[in-house]
Amino acid sequence: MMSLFADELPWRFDLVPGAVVLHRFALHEASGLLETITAVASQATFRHLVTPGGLTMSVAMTNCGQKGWHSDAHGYRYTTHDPLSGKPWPDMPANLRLLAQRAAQEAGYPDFHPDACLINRYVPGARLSLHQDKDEQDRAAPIVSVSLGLPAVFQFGGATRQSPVQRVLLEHGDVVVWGGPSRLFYHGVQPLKEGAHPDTGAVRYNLTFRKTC
Ligand code: MD3
Ligand code: FE
Repeated sequence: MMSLFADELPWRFDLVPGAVVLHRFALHEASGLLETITAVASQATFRHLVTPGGLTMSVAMTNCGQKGWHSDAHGYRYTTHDPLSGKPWPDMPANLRLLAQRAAQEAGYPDFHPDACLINRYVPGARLSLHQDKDEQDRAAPIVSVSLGLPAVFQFGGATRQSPVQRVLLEHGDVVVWGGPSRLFYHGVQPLKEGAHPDTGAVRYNLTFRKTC
């Protein structure tokens, strides 16, 4: 017997103009997404990239799609091939692409065609300091983000590093669509707290779908 009360209803919320939280939008397909992440990572392993400044990131990353994000001493950029293996990045699986397109449509972007999906993996203590995503040429396209596993406190500011910062908890199955005025806003993720999620253990994943060119 299905309970009427076991699960929250999905709800949506505009964080700032252009940024739409679709709470639990991906919840019912989360296990399939996690299997897909495992399959992608078997072809392009998670790695800790080094920033141009020489710091090793605490978040581990991989990619799928025609392009993948990479960072090393030479800078940040999108590549067609995984610099670690020399092979093209794994194809973006249909379940990932379709989820990103449905979420973008829901937020008012009916023609979202991402060519890159960056997959971030956090363990307790891992964080992403305040930054802008500006390595993509197409600034009219939104970025769609999907959170899985342990919850994280997401920080978002404004157009400058000095803008006041707000915080929101991103939980398993939450999707956020960042477009319009919010597309270039500063944002980051606070250090992941210890915990155990039934589906991922002590891990948080975040998928970000991007149109890079
Ligand atoms: C706001 N990832 O990979 S997703 C990133 O949870 C990144 O792993 C975070 O920031 C994470 O670059 C946050 C939410 C997000 C993604 C892109 C944005 C928020 C954004 C671009 C513009 C403004
Ligand atoms: Fe970002």
